[in-house]
Amino acid sequence: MSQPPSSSSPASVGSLLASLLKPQPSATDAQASTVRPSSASDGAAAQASVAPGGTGSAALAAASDALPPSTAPAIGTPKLATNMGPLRVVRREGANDCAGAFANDMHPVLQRIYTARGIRSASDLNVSLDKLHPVGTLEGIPAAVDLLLEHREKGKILVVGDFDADGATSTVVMVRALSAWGFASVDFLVPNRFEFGYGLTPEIVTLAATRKPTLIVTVDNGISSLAGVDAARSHGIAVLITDHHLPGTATPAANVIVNPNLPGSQFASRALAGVGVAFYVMAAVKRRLDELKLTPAHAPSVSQFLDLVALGTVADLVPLDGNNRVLVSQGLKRIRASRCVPGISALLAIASRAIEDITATDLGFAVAPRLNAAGRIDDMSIGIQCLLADDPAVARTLAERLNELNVERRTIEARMQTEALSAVRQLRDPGPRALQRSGVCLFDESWHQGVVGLVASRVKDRIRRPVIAFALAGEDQLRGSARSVAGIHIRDVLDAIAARQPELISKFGGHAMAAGLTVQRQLLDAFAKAFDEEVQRWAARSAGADAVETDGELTVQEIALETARAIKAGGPWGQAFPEPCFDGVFTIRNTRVVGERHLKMWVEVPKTGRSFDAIAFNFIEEPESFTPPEGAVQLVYRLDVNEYQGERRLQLLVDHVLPGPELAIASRAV
Ligand SMILES: [Mn+2]
Repeated sequence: MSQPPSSSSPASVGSLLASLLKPQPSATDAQASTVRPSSASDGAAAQASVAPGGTGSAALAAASDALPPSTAPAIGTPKLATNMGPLRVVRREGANDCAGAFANDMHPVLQRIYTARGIRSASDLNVSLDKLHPVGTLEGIPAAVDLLLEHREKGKILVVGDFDADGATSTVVMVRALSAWGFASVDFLVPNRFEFGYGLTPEIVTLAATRKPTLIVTVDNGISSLAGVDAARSHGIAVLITDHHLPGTATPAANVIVNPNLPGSQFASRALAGVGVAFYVMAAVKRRLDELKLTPAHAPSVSQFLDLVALGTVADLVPLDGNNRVLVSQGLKRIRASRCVPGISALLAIASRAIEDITATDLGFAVAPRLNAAGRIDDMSIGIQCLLADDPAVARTLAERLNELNVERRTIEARMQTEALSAVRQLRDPGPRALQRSGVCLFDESWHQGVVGLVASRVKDRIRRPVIAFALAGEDQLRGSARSVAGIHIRDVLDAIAARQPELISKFGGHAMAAGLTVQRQLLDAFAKAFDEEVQRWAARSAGADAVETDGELTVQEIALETARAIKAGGPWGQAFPEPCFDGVFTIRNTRVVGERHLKMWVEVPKTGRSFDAIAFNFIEEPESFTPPEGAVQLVYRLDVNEYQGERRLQLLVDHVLPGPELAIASRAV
């Protein structure tokens, strides 16, 4: 049930931006210009957004899918006249006393990198399972176990998930574990985002009630579902909420809530993903079953589910703190040994990843997008069924379907991105007041709800300011997806707007870097103005968005395959534990465009005569007008092991190409 959006009218984005960027004499004027279809004065926007040919975009998408997207290059792209300064390199700095903290045989570059990430000793790097914060220290767990056991023999348990990868893996962990451990009846339900939206809504409870559950368990959602929990209780259904999202001012009247982000929680990590919370609850259930001698013979241990925990944790972009690094490392170890659900193997195979070699990045960029495509385009049940399948042939068929949905998602996304970026280009000449816009809202009637998050994310990368992209959600409502930059907590921004002007936002929720919200269509302009003002308040207190953090320079000897290998083995890298990247001055010796948008380079370290193979993926946004960079540049790059014709070679993955060597480099102490 895919919903390709109707033919596009990019000019309406342009007109909204134009309206946002004009000094707004009155709300009525602004409103009129927002909802108006394209007009003659918006012609520039319409022309500017013509996509560069439909051919080859699927192939390009397939190629780019295999790689983490690089953020906007500073050279070779259309200039945006905005109030942002040039991109600055900021070097992470470690403490000076790291000597002797690590084993002598650890690669010195890796020692520097760990130190810069706050690792102070070898024991901080210990990722064995006994390093996990104890299960019993997460509040609510004993009561959750009591409640689950009450429904073990005669009850019917219904797991209600969420439509993203974290929600899907959480659901699968619960369903697989409880079923394997002798719970009589365990089923799941995942809201279709187009029909029900997010969370345990009263509508989803009505649907759930038709299955006559005795207990509803929410995973990766529920903490803001006050009305839904009341509805379930009034049906006589008990409710266990397991969630990791930040609660609002009131919490639902559930029987039990497990959430490390409840106020007053003493649990030592607030970074657990939804699947991490589900895992903790299941670990406690298993322990209790063992104590009561109720565990069936040959039942799996809880660690069997770590493959799913690793996937959900990486996909949800929660910080990889020590506790999450244990969960992800252990899960990766199992997957590399092929001890994972057939669905994960099938998704890795379809993405051409060698299972014995996979990293957290592969989970994030090869597996998670295919799963998420189900929730974005169709129905997450397909993703859940894929991960629930025990028959490899069934898993493969479902993985193929997920792959098709992902191709479709990329096609829609590519078109929306072209429109959104063309709208952003209109920022070029908006008059002096417009340059003051700090938070940007984008809306186009043709946009598909499932992909506005991706649009917001890409545009945010381009303009380095918080962006909300809106799609229609019914007659007169808009659903928006917000993406933020370092230093601006987007949920708190929305919270502040809701406190000041409660009528502006119907619903919202989210994290520091991403949020979702619903607004009335006729209030969009008022909201956009309030959003801009609130972001301005925050921006005045932060200066992070124009900085790109690196781990400093490498010597020419350190730019080596051996270093790349040490870094690869030193992970998992991810959110809040960033994959190492470096900066340095290079002379570009040769360039070649591959796959239309990627730039291959041969770069030399000045005065050494040493040259390296380098590639910048998705570097070229407008092939027609592209001029390759030349001469001396500053590169921000990562080291990659590139396997080509059976041979492993070093390759620099270039994230940014910045002008010449004279840039000032700031330092930041940890
Ligand atoms: Mn989550």
